[in-house]
Amino acid sequence: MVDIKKVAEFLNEHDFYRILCHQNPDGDTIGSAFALKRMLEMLGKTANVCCSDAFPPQYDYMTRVENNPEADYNTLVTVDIADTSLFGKKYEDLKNSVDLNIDHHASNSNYANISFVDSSSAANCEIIYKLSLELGIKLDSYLADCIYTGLTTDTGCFRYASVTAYTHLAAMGAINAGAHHSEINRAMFETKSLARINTEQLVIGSLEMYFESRCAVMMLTREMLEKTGAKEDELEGTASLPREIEGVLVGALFREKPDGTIKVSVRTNAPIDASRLCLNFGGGGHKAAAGCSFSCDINEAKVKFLAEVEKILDERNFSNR
Ligand SMILES: [Mn+2]
Repeated sequence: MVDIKKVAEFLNEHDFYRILCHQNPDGDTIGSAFALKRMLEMLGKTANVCCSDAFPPQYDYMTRVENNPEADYNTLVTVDIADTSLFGKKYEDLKNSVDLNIDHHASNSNYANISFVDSSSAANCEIIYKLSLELGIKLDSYLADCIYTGLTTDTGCFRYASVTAYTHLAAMGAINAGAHHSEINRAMFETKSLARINTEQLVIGSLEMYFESRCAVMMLTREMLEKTGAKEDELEGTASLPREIEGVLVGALFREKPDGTIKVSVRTNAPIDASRLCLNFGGGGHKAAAGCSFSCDINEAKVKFLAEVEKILDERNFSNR
């Protein structure tokens, strides 16, 4: 892996950039891409951002700038993308031509010519902040908003274990430069569409508790979504609802996908390892958040899943039983 100085050098030496975001774009990939675009423009370069999927409207304050995703380019940079499978359908053919990848996922598959991967960064925007220092770019309030958005969205408003002192230092840099932190946090964490609230009501209504209330299960069916009209990008975070219940060690959201497969999003509290649990079903993830899929009926999936949960809870032999 190269160091950040080399990345800055590379950016100075090249021009005519295309910056790619991952599919189903989130605040971190969008913040990273549009901040990098603005920084390159400040260096006198041409840069445009593209993404397989549309940018959700809550990120308008970053994406509503002059941008031509179809523009010719010489240099392809990807941001916050761990693997080429996340390029999305529209840009999957770019997978062998990435010049530079800037990412923070430990699972990064090293697909680019030059990779800068720093998995100690809680958000990719932390790296973008570092780059701004390296490039000697003074943040304006637009750059500050982009960087702050990535920092806060990837860390659940600075709550996750991945947050370091440096995450807060980068946030300080962004706030000093005029980031609209309270407006951004309100928009990202305290604003839900009516369709989302209606969906949550149905999801919470499906709650079932198992194993002396140490496991909570909720359902999100296609029928619920038809009823409420909620879209994919409005459902961010619903997976954590079951674990929010006090005393729950395993929270699972069973989600019926459009193709009929069942996706289970698992959130756990210590000492239960979510990724170990999901590995039983060919899935994976992190210690506290993981997922797996089933290609059977939602109730059948639930039975199979709960059998493993029971085993894991039993083997732990908790003293509070
Ligand atoms: Mn990220």
